[in-house]
Amino acid sequence: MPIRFLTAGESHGPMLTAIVEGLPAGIPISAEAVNEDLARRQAGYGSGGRMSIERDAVQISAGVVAGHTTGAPVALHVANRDYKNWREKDIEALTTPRPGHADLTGALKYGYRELRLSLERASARETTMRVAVGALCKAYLAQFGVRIGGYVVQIGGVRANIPEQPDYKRLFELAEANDVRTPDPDSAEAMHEAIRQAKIDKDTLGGVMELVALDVPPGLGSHVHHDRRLDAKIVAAMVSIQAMKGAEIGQAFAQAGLPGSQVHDEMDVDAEGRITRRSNRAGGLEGGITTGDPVVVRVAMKPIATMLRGADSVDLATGQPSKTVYERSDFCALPRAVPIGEAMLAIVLADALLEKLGGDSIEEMLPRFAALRRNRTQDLPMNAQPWRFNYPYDGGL
Ligand code: EPS
Repeated sequence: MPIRFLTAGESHGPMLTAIVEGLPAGIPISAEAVNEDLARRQAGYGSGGRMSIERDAVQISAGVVAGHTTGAPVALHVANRDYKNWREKDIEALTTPRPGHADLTGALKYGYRELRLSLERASARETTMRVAVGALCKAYLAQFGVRIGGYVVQIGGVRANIPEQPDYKRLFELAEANDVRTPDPDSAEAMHEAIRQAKIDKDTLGGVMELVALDVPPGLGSHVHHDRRLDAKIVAAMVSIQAMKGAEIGQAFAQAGLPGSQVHDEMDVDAEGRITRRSNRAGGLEGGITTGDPVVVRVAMKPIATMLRGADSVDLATGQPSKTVYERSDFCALPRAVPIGEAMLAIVLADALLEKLGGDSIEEMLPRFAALRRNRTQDLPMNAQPWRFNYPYDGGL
C-alpha cells in the first residue's frame, strides 16, 4: 500500500484532521482545488440544517511547500464551525439507539454510557477528510491524464436513464447542473420530488450512485492474490463510506441473471493492432486488473437512519420501549455522497498506479507511465509454441 491515510475528528468537535503518507514529490496542490470538492460535498437537495452552518475549507499545514508535494506526509485540517454551538452546551443524554446507526453497536463494543460518543465518530462528517485526501489523489492521477467523476443513478424508487456506453465527461457535467446530481435531466425532477415527499412524510431515502474513472491505464491491480485484486479494493473502499451497504463493478447484479453471451465484452483488433472492445460491461476490470476501459463502480446507499418520524427502539436508561429522538439530520444525502465516492475511487487508483510505477517523484514516474504496456498486439508478443510445465518439483508422482 504506497498510500496510507488516517482521519481523526468528531462530528461536533473542534476540527477534523487527516494525514496522508506516500504521495510522491512534485504534485501541484492548491487548497482551492481541494475546497472545490469540499463544496461539492456540501451541495445537494435533501441536506439538513448542518450544511448551512459549515463552510468547509482546508488548511494544509505540512507536506506541501511552494504549491507542490515534497514527498513528506501531508497534514490537512478542516474546522467544524458548529463546535461553537456545542462547546458551552449542557448536552441531553442520548439513551435510545437509532436502528440503522452505530448508536447501539458502538456502545456495545466500547462500553459507552452515553450513545452520543458512538454517533460523534460514526457520523458522515468524517467524509470531509476523505474528500480532501481524495482531492490530493485526484491531483496525482491528473498528472497522468486520469480523471474521476460520478453521478446519482437512483434515488428511492426513481431510476435515471443512462445510455450503455455514454460520453462520461458529458454525464459528469450534466450531473453538476441539478441539485440531485443526476445526469438524466428527465429524472432529476422526479428525484427531487421523491426527496420532497420523504421530507413531508418525515422519512429518509437512499439510492445508487455511479463512480467512473477515465483514461486509467491497463494493468493496475493483479489476479495473483486476493488482496491485490483491484475490484475487491474498490468495493471495500466504497462500502467503508458511511451508509453504503453494497457496491458492484459495472452492473454485476443485473448481469448475474444473464447468459455469458450477453455479458462479456467481445474483442476486435484494428489496423494498428489495437485490441478494442464492443462494450464495457466488465466495468473496466477483468481478473482484478484494469482493462484500460473506464472503471465503473455502482454503490448502494441505505436511507439515513435518523428519521423525523422516529423509529421504535428501547431506552437503555429505563429498559422500556421508546421512540428514537430527532434532533436534526439529512433526508437524503446521496447527491452529496458522489464526491465522497469519487474520493475513495481516487485513493484506491492512486495507490494502484503508484504501486505500478514506483518512484518518489512525478518526474521519475512520467517516463515510466509512458512506457507502460498497452492493449496492442505489438505490446503482447506470444511464443505461439507448444510447451510443458516442467515444475522444479513434480508433486512426487
Ligand atoms: C450526520 C448527521 C448530520 C449530518 C452529518 C452526518 O449532522 P448533525 O447531526 O450535525 O445535524 O449533517 O453530516 C455532516 C455534518 C457532513 O458534514 O456531512 C450523521 O449522523 O451521520
